[in-house]
Amino acid sequence: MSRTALRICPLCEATCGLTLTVEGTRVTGARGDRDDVFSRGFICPKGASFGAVDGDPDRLRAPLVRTDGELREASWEEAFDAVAAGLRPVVERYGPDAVGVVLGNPNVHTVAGALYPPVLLAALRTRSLFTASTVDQMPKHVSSGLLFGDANAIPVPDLDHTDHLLLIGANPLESNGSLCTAPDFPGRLKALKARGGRLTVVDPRRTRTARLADRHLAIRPGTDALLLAAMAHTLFAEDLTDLGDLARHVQGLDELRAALGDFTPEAVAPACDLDAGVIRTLARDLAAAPTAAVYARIGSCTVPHGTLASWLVDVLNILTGNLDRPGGALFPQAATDRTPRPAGPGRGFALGRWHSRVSGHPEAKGELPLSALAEEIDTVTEEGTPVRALIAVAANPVLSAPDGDRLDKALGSLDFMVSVDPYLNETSRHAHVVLPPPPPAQSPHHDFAFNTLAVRNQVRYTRPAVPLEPGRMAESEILARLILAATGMHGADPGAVDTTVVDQTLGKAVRDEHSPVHGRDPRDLAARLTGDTGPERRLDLMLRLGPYGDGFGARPDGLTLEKLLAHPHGIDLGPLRPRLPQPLKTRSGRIEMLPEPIAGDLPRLRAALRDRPAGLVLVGRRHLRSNNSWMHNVPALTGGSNRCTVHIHPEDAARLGVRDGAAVRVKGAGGEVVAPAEVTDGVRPGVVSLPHGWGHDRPGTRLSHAATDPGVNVNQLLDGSQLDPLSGNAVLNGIPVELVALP
Ligand SMILES: Nc1nc2c(c(=O)[nH]1)N[C@H]1C(S)=C(S)[C@@H](COP(=O)(O)OP(=O)(O)OC[C@H]3O[C@@H](n4cnc5c(=O)[nH]c(N)nc54)[C@H](O)[C@@H]3O)O[C@H]1N2
Ligand SMILES: Nc1nc2c(c(=O)[nH]1)N[C@H]1C(S)=C(S)[C@@H](COP(=O)(O)OP(=O)(O)OC[C@H]3O[C@@H](n4cnc5c(=O)[nH]c(N)nc54)[C@H](O)[C@@H]3O)O[C@H]1N2
Ligand code: SF4
Ligand SMILES: [Mo]
Repeated sequence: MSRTALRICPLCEATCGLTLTVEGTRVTGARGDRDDVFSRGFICPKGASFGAVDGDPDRLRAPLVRTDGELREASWEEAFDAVAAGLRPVVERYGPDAVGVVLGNPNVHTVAGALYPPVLLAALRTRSLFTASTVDQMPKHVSSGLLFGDANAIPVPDLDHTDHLLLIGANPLESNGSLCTAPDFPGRLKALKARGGRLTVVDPRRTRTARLADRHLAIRPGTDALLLAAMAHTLFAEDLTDLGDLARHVQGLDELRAALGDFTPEAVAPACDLDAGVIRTLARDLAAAPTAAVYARIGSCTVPHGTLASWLVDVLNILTGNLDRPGGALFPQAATDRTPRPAGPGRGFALGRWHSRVSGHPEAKGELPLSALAEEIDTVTEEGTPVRALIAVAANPVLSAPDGDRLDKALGSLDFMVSVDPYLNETSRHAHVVLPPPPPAQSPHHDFAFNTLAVRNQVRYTRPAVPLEPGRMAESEILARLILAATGMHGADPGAVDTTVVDQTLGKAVRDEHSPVHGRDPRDLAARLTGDTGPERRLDLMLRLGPYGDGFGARPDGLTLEKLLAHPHGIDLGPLRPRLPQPLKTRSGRIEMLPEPIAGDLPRLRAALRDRPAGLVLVGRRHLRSNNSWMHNVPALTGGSNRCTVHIHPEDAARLGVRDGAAVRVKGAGGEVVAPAEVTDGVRPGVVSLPHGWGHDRPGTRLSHAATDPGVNVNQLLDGSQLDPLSGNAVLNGIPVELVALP
């Protein structure tokens, strides 16, 4: 007997609603949920393989504990005993900074990953925090922090209404979008064109997205900040700036104009390998469009000037009056955001409140660069202690961060490591304890992170599609118990973690004059929360205190968990709307156009006008049926075009004697790899491309399918020293490499 169940897809940022077919406890099919208020039936090949991802026989079913050097299955009790016994002595002897925390990408795709890591960090008080953000979007957080005073205030292009989209270093036809949650991104781009809109793509590769565009500019990698600076320069020089209503929220415009004085189209053209006239046209078109949005992603962030490029994206949106207006780029308002407080000066955004021990990298958003994790473990300094124990949650930095071989060794030297991960893989194989979360069908879902980045305000929640199998533990309970074990409360009731958060949140809310529950009795409010589990009660709390919430009766029509559960396909909360000045939290209460750290970094960009390295540079690429490092174990998602090959342009191939399909050796600062070449004019001359997340050939893992076609780890070409200095983000694109054809 089969039945169907709804489940929001956690496999990328598009958050599509799926209708799963379930037989017994197995998911045997997945299709798009046509009634989903946001995704309206869209599904991609990854979502369609939900059952295969969920049912992968290599997923761990029970915790693993290392005894006599070997990882063996153990009970949950033994596993948490081992965690407490492993972590506490390190904290007590060396202090909390000796415990590193590594949070990987899937945390933004789970309820548990949103709700518990912040509690862990607050309780553990370690400054040794490393996340996937510093191999991804940290530059955007830093630029938002500096411009708007809030690192999480990220404007999102109004895809469904814009007349003109300038899309930079993103390939949503394969990635399905990032920092712009939009189920059916491809369809939305086609709709943009169908309504007469214009799409320009800037990418060194002629991607599927580029092929859909009206205009494709194959820029030289790493130079987008120069291109954007020249566009801003052109807007000033040709008097094309038109801030409209934004003008009253902005400060520092004259200083900005002066600071960009050197970046003429002629000056940047040779570095970008673009025509100066084309750059001027881009600026003019942006200014002339009735509405327009500049949107940039991985290719603009994971480069030496990532923060400057991210900043300039918003500068262009502001100078053309497109920030915070329909059809431009707007700030979403998610249902679990805090109730907006009145506009006014805020606390601002600080960078570098502390520094990493070995290289002195400044923290950004409370994080140290993931690139520095290996040295923080393996390097002794006069002051401070190395990281001796590690808590890794949903993270595989051995493949996703620079210089995996060094990190691999460093992890092997730790006193203790615990991984919360469904797989025994390149990273978790070093753990002393592996705590496996249940597969996604057995977990609830709500997109805490991606709803704050969605092109339409909406809210959806799906309960587990399948009950927890015997012997499984919900990821929320795993993380709650991990928090207790790490903070000296091993054995306490894990429900106490949620109760404490609820009590603290309500305690603050009733004292806050802007809260809908100001002055009420927190115990009474807590008693009114509904939900079957701790995470559900916390979701209810956030919804009710949020911008659309019922305020515990203050707004009777408002959102509650009960109301959301009564709408299994979600609740639409309307298109993105202008919100300024409310989101601004800068000290001035305005948008600070030329923040001091940005001004301080401009000389480095000016220097980049002159350095034009000879030789090949390498960029990454994503394949539709992939997801970073952990989906190569699903047969349905491998093979075909999803292969770890080196894309090389025919001209470069001819010059270097590279034949299609033959092996080439690629050498970078951190090491070398050998992979088959794929000769294609889909990549521009001078640029080669390798995807990331491969290299599944290390011993001691349990990835039986991935091991049959392991691929190579592109990040071994990096030595971890190349960072965007303001954000600590790794440079993963535009890295110099040498390439040799093998006989
Ligand atoms: N060269 C290069 N390197 C890159 C990139 C690039 O473009 N080029 N991209 C970077 C980017 S954008 C990112 S986000 C990072 C990603 O790098 P990571 O953060 O390491 O993320 P993933 O490889 O997606 O998965 C990490 C781990 O999560 C586990 N996992 C899967 N589902 C769950 C779950 O439900 N719960 C738990 N607890 N664990 C789960 C997987 O088994 C895997 O071990 O890689 C970065 N690395
Ligand atoms: N199928 C699939 N989907 C995914 C993922 C996946 O691994 N597979 N990963 C998810 C994650 S974690 C993220 S963060 C998102 C990322 O989402 P996107 O940012 O859309 O990711 P990519 O497909 O890597 O696109 C980046 C593009 O930048 C180009 N590029 C490289 N260097 C430069 C440069 O210097 N300048 C310019 N202008 N372009 C450059 C590359 O050629 C590439 O086409 O995707 C998510 N979705
Ligand atoms: S686009 Fe993303 S969220 Fe939608 S079905 Fe595919 S993987 Fe899942
Ligand atoms: Mo990412």
